Amino acid sequence: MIPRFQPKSDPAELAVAFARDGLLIVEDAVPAADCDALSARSHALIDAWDPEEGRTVFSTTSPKHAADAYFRDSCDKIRVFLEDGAVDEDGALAVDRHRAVNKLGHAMHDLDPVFERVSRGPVLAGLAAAVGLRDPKLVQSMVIWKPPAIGGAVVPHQDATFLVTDPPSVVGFWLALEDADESNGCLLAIPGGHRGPLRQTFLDRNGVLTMDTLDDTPFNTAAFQPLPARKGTVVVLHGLLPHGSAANTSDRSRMAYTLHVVAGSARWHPGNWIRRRADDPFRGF
Ligand SMILES: O=C(O)CCC(=O)C(=O)O
Repeated sequence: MIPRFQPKSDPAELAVAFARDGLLIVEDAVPAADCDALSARSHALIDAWDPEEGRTVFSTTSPKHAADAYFRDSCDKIRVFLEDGAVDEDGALAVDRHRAVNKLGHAMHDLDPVFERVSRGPVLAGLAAAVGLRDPKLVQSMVIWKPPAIGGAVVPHQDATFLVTDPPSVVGFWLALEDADESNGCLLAIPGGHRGPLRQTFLDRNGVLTMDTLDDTPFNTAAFQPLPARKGTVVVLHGLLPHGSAANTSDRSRMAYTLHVVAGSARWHPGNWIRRRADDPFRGF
């Protein structure tokens, strides 16, 4: 049984559970009103989006997006990525734009005041301290949209694959903006799986973002457990923890906000896909 915590839980207990499980489920971490404000901002960003800017499909099963400048240049912007099933053969939207989105990324935490307020608020900062992040730097944010019926799966992965530091230090903060359960594609993770090796890195090799295998130990697929989460729950994910989510086959959306934070004391790999300008460095909480 995976324990459930509250934001006021004893930080020492949180640290013990995080070291053991590689994850923390913290219920009632963010007020419903803040979740609604983030959802409303997300929909407003979609209303304001001009599809002519770019119609890149984002898929974790077939990562063709990695070759697109629209993706590569999104680390310090707010951009819209679409679901595979949402565009027709000519790249035009086949469904309503609010049901077409795979995700928004990747710098809402720096660029949008509503996202910045929640991202840099005391709850996430306190959880980062409890799990031992030293000199935390906020490097990436996403709204994972999971629209009803076409929201795609997120294949099992370790976040340290995509945000490479030496030593590995990334911690993910996943916030349920809506209730998530097995029917609409809640998170899946292997408790304790963070004690296994880092399997892959996704780094720039001569200008091409490339997945390199470091260790071919497969994830123990039978060990994945669903992590149902009520709106306002934060799931803290160790960077080596295998996790993902199933497709949303329900008629309810499953919107979540994720924020990835690394230790400023660890070396940031220069080949990471995220490259911030020298005059716009990563900032902390
Ligand atoms: O929201 C999801 O379904 C998966 C999110 C995830 O894997 C991540 O943020 O690293």
